[in-house]
Amino acid sequence: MAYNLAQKLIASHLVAGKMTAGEEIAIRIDQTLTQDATGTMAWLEFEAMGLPRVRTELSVSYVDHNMLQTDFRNADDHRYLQSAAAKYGAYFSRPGNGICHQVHLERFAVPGKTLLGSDSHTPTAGGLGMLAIGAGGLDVAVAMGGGAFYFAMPRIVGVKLIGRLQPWVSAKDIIIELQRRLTVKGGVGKIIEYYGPGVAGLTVPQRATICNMGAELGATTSVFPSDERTRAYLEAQGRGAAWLPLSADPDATYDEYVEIDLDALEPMISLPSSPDNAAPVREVEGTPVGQVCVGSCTNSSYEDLMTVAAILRGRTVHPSVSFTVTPGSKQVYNMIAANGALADLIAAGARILESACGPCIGMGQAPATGTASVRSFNRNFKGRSGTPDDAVYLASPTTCAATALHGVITDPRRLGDPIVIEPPARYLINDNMILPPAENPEDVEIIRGPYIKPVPQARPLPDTLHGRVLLRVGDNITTDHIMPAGAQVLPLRSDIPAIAEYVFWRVDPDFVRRAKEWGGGFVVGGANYGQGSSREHAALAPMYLGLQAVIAKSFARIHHANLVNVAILPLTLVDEADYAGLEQGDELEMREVHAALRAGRPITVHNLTKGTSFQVRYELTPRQVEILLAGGLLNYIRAGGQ
Ligand code: MIC
Ligand code: SF4
Repeated sequence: MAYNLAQKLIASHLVAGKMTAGEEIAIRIDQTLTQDATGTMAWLEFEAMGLPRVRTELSVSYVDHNMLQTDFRNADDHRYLQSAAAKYGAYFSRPGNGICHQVHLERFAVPGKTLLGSDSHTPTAGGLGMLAIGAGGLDVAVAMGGGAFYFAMPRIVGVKLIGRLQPWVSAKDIIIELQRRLTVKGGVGKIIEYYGPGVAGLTVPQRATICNMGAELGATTSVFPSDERTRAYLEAQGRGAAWLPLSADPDATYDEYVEIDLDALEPMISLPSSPDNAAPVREVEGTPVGQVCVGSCTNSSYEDLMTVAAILRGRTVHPSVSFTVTPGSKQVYNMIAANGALADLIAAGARILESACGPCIGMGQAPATGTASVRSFNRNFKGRSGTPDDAVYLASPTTCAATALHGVITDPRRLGDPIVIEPPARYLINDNMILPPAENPEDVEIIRGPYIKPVPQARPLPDTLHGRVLLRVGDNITTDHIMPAGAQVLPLRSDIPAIAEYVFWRVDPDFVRRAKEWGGGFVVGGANYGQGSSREHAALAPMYLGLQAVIAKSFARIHHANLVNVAILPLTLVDEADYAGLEQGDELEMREVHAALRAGRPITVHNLTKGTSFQVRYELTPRQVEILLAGGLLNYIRAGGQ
């Protein structure tokens, strides 16, 4: 049978299930990555499983999110993670070494292998022909312990690229165009696979940009073939031996087809405040801008920064613009420092930030009131920048550079002769900021700061759920809405009682008080509830506040799994019209839930306030039902579940 590439990657790692779209499958995980904002919890969960060492081929623990160190908590997390990596057998990428996805692509990603990461942009490594999936920390902890990763077999979307990118048009424009066509929920339950004659024209960092932002389609992952470009990249990284050719069989088919003609593509931009609110740059040209930021795991490669430096060389950033540049990794930083491009950026007035997530996750650089910010990042959800009423646009590094020079949104095609940056024949290789695991793990002591607490325990799902609707929200609610990040909240990631005070903070500052007063209850959501980040804190903290179930029109994949993992029941409305009849404060009851779940029957919800009732269903595999009944994944594993 002819396989496409995604099917080949899954088939070669399949340990349970059949590759029929929608059916539960399990795959073996070769590599894992964790970062500090989700990693402390993931490593605490790994510890709670009681294993002496990780059982993967490779696990890497990165520090890149919590870098402000506004108090001791961030620094405590870093030390805990460093000691845990040494003891339990993971590599540790020290703070300063770069953003996890950029560093993983450069130094660790291997075509044909699987990677599970506790960060939603883990699919970046798909640019190298890897099956790289983002998941909640607990799923990653299980994989670190050698457990398989369970998920629904996705539908495979074949995106055929034809033609060549025209001058000043970038990889970012391809993925923003796809946002425009498919929307932020268009990729849910799907893998996006790129093929066709246009693929060969794209470098690995360009492919990585595209796979990275596939997360904003809600896709399970995205993947490119491994070809001569891949070989050249790996050789330039001194890792030529890791290369192997990979592509779809010639007569392979896809569940869905999309075609993008690169010849016809023009510079694109996502308008506030959703990545799929996309348009050609020319349509919003002239919009005044107060801030421009180049960086993030989407667009901070050597090639990206060299392009920006070449545009800015000998010029000055517009007086109305605060312009930040973040090199994605120490490798990138070192290389632009050594060849003078960094000096060009500094001379032009760029504010150089350390290699980390920084402004992308609201860790500094909140834009001024009433000003537009144009960023080479992947998410522009309202408030994520740290300014509640922000207006964040997403665009390519070239559009960012053109905009920084002119102070208004500018189509980069106005910049004149195109700049072509050739991929280097050899990247600067110096892994001195990556620490290997300890040789004598028994001698390593785990260092825990005062706020690094054991993982909170989930309770088994009760047979009768009874409580009030704490909040009703609309479509596309992100995990940034549910559990915000940013400089004030991110430092609390190891302390669930403390971070729980911020649940739905920007949506309804009264939510937490109500949840406490009403003793927990339910949340009602629209379509694509929980899109965005993989942060399991968006499930753990509501669980801590007593949330029993979320009733929504549909869910994003990772958040759905995270809810199950902490024994919160994710339910969907059988008839979406019932959404309108649900209001904050309504008292709801569901009876004999266990029997219904075991039989796969819809559950009846009685609205005691309104005297009505309606039906809800769920997309839960038999294994997930057992996880819910056991009181979450950790309890399920401890009780011997697989
Ligand atoms: C993000 O981009 O939202 C994050 C911060 O990288 C998250 C992870 C987290 O919340 O720690 C993600 O994308 O998964
Ligand atoms: Fe970091 Fe932003 Fe990438 Fe998330 S999206 S990993 S916060 S750079």
